[in-house]
Amino acid sequence: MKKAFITGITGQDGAYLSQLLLSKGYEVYGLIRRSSTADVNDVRLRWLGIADQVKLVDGNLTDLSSLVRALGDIKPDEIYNLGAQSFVKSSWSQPILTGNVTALAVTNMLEAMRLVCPDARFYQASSSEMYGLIQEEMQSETTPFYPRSPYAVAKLYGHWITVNYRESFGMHASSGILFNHESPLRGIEFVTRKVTDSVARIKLGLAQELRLGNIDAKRDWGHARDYVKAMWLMLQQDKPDDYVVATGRTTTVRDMCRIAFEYAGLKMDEHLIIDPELFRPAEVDVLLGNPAKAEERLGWSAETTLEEMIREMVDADIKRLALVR
Ligand code: NDP
Ligand code: GDR
Repeated sequence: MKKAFITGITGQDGAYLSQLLLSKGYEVYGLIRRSSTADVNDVRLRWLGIADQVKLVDGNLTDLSSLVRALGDIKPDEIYNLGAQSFVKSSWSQPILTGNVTALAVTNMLEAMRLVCPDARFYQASSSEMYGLIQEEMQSETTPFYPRSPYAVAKLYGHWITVNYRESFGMHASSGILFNHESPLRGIEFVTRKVTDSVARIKLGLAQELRLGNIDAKRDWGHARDYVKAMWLMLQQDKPDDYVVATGRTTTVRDMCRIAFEYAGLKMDEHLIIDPELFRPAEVDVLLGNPAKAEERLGWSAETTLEEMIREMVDADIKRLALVR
């Protein structure tokens, strides 16, 4: 039985990846950081009905000793480094923490692996945010990077240190440059989930308005359930490499929002308010990924359309809110 170790197991991707790996017969371990709300921090794993099938290990990405101990005890075959301060907007208010967790801690993981299990395979969660100020209309593995937030700068460090350890020490370390991916398990602060949660509240008479920032921004949105398959596929290749994972379609925040309102039978213009407070100090105006390499070499492609995903998210939020009403 193969063993996988996942950092960020309590997050959106960690939950879906755990589900995928369990379905493939893996023994799944995950790093969990101590919190005062330990009774609810596995809520996503519970939502998927897998909380009792994964083994959680106490530690923190910023504490190298905890990582060495965890890897030494588990001796995993595959390591997925998904843990991060992942909210772009918070990276301006917490730039140093973002640097410590999203950038430097990648070296902690790679060092722990080099010391304890150098023959394991490593996945780094890189991001389309690294492209930032766009240099090419469709972004691929060879498009130059121009990060536009402390988060993106931190991810760029994580990306290149992964490439460097692969080239320096021959480690099986791959980076997935994933474009935005969402689901009913998406954190409420991210725009898709903020929209579907608000649409559900308005539909149920619990709220009247939705406040957003820059609705002209364009993103290439896919479903997290599809994207974790690409992570796993990368680690099944003989050679480590970097891959863009995207749908190849871009949509404005405005149009994504309209899809959600229309599905619920509501008029967006009656509820949407633009709030200048929600604009970012620097914006990534448009992202559009070219997934050709992942399609050709991994045999991967996005399976869920934006419309299907938004409908699933609205339905899930209505169900969730109806339960707590
Ligand atoms: P989430 O924000 O949902 O999850 C982040 C995870 O990181 C949580 O489990 C969180 O734990 C954990 N974490 C944060 N800080 C620490 C720490 N100091 N020590 C240990 N664990 C920590 O992110 P997603 O699941 O959406 O994304 C997964 C990864 O992929 C992230 O690295 C993200 O930056 C990257 N990414 C995401 C994309 C997306 O569209 N979703 C696109 C491209 C890249 P806790 O539950 O305790 O907060
Ligand atoms: P992003 O996701 O920054 O792309 O990072 P987010 O959903 O936060 O923003 C997408 C776009 O929507 C605009 N926007 C708003 N965003 C939020 N959160 N709230 C609002 O009210 C709002 N109004 C407009 C933003 O300005 C932006 O242009 C996500 C994260 O998952 C990262 O970790 C990951 O690396 C990238 O996707 C790829």
